Amino acid sequence: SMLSRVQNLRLVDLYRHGSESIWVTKGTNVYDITEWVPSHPGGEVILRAAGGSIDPYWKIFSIHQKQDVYDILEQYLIGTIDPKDLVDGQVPSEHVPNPFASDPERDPRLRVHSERPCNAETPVSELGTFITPNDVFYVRNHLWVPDLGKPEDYSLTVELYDGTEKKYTLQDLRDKFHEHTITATLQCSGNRRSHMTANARMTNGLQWEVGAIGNAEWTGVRLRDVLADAGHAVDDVPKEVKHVQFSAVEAYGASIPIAKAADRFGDVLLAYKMNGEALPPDHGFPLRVLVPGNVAARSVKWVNKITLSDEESPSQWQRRDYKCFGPNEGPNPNWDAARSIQEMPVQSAITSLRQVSSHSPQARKWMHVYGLEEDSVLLEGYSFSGGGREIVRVDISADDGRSWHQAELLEAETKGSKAWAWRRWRFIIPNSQAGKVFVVKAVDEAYNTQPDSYEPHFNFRGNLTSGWQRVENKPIP
Ligand code: MTE
Ligand code: MO
Repeated sequence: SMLSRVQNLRLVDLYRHGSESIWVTKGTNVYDITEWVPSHPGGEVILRAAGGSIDPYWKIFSIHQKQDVYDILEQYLIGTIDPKDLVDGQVPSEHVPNPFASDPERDPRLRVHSERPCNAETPVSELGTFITPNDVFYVRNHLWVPDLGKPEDYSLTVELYDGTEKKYTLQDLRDKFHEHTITATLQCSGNRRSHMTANARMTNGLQWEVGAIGNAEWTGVRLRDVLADAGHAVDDVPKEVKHVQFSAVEAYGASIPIAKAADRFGDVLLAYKMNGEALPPDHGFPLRVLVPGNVAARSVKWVNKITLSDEESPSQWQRRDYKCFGPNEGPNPNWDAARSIQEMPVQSAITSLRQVSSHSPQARKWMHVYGLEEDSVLLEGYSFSGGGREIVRVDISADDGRSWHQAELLEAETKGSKAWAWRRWRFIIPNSQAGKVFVVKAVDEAYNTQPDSYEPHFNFRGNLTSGWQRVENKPIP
C-alpha cells in the first residue's frame, strides 16, 4: 500500500536530497517529484521550491488550488516531517522560502492593492505630469521580482521557427543595434476596474482606480532589428509564423502578433532604459519588451526568451486572464473562443479638480491666463487610445452629460512613429455654469469613443473598463 512507502523524514534529509532528486514539502508532507518535473505545465519554475515548501508558491499560482492538482501531488508522497522538527505542528518559518526576497523597496506614495506580489497604482496626486516619474509609476507584478545575479551574465535567447537559437548579452544588444527612444503609455487592462464594479457588478481582480496607467520614455533596441539579425528579415519570416512569444525569468509569458513585431512603424522595443535611467527592478531590469499601443500585459518584464511560433504564448496570461467576455458570460467561459486583448480601446479620466478663485494668488494667475472674471473649476486629466491612434477630442460635461464642452488638449513633445503617449487635457468653467457632476469622454482618430455606461461592456474579469467617468464637483486629489 502507499502508506508503507511513507517514511518519517528529517528536515535535513530534504536539503541533502535537493541535488539528486527533487523533494518538496506541502504542509508537513514530503513529496519526491523528480519524475514529474518535466511534465509540469508551468515549466522549470517549480525547481525554485526544490528542497523546501511549495506552499508559498501555490498561494501565488492559485491555479494549483484544485482537487486534481492535489491528486497528482499525492501520487508522489514519500514521507512526513518528523514531529521533532515541527513547531506548533508546522514546518518552522525559516524553512519556508520567501519567493519575494528580491523585491525592492517601493515609494510610499504608491497606492498598494497587494503587497506580495506587488500591485500598486499611481495616486492621482502624481498623475498630473506628462511623464510619470519612475518612482511612482504603477507596479503590476503577477509573481516576484526575480533575483538576476550579475547583469553581465544576463542573456536573451531568440528561437527561430526552425528551432535554431541565437543568444545576446545586454552588451551585444547595445553594440549591434541602433538605439531608439519612444514616448509610450502603459496601461493595465484592469485600469479603472473599480468603476465597472461600482457602476455595474462585482468583477474579479484587483480593484484599480484611475492609476494603473503611466507614461514614460523608453529606450532600447527594436525587436524587428534583433529578429532580422537572429535570422529572419522580418518581412520574410516563414508564413507559418503568426506570433512572437516572450518569456520572462520569473515564469511570466505573453505574445504579440508577428504583424506588430515586424511593423516598421510598430516601434516594439527591447527596452533597457525608462525615462533616461536604467530600468528599475520593478519595471523589468535589465530588459523588458515594450509594445506601445497594446495592453501592458504584453510588455513582458525581465524577458530572457523570444520565440517565433505559429501559436500564441501558452501562458495563462495569454490564453485566459487578458481576454474579455460578454456581459452575460459567467466565470467559466469558453476561454479559447475569446480573443486575447492586444490594442487598447479609447480611455480618459479626470485626475484633478480644483477651485480657481480670486482669493488664492496661484489661482489668480490662472484666471489671468484664461481671462476668467469669476471663480471657476479647473479640471485636468488624461486621454489615451490603443494602436497609436491619436486622441482628437476630449468632451467634458459639467451637468452630468446633458450638455458638452471641449477640453483643451495639451501639447507635449513625443518620440516614436505613432501616437503612443497619452494626451493630457485641461478644462476650466465658471462656478456659475458648473453643476454637481462632471463627465469625461475621449474620441480617437478613428472616431472610436467610450461607452456611456458600464453594464454593456461588463465582463466578469473587469478588463478594459472605459465607460464615461463621472466625478462629483469636489476637489481631487
Ligand atoms: N512581465 C513580467 N515578467 N511579469 C509580470 O507580472 N505584468 C504585466 C506586464 N509585464 C508582468 C509583466 C502586466 S499585466 C502589466 S500591466 C505590466 O507589465 C505592468 O508594467 P509595470 O509594472 O512596469 O507598470
Ligand atoms: Mo496588467
